[in-house]
Amino acid sequence: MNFEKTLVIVKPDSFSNRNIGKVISEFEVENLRVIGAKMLLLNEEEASEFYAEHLGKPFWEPLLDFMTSNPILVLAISGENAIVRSRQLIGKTNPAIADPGTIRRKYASDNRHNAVHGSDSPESAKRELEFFFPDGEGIFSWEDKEYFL
Ligand code: 3AN
Repeated sequence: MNFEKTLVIVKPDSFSNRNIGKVISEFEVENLRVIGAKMLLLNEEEASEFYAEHLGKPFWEPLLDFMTSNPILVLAISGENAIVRSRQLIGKTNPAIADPGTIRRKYASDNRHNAVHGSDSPESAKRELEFFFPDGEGIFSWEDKEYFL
């Protein structure tokens, strides 16, 4: 068993489109559990720091504008192979070429307004969880106590 935690962001377009519940369900039905959740509005500085690896790319400014345009829901998700399985459920960046059945294929509009973010590696999961849940504050892990049984 390889239990992992990963960071998922339910993006602003999911709020506009009233899809947040449906997006969360996609993880839950696959036995990927929500062990932390925060709704917040990112400011420009926070969004820049979170997406620092994309600085200088053509989509940088519009990405920041979009990610600060509406609240987001940040989720700590846990389960077996949670990182790679979450990415599979989410699908490709561009919903037009995302596999049928993936979250982005179902709920995303284009490669910016693409419903959801998921950490892409163990290193980014660690960094991104720490970004939104510093020192694990707000994460209810059954590694610490037997929650969610
Ligand atoms: P993913 O979220 O699929 O891992 P990344 O990490 O390459 O994609 O890009 C981060 C975010 O930047 C994407 N989720 C999307 O919102 C935005 N983005 C990436 N590529 C493009 C693009 N070609 N045009 C517009 N936005 C993009």
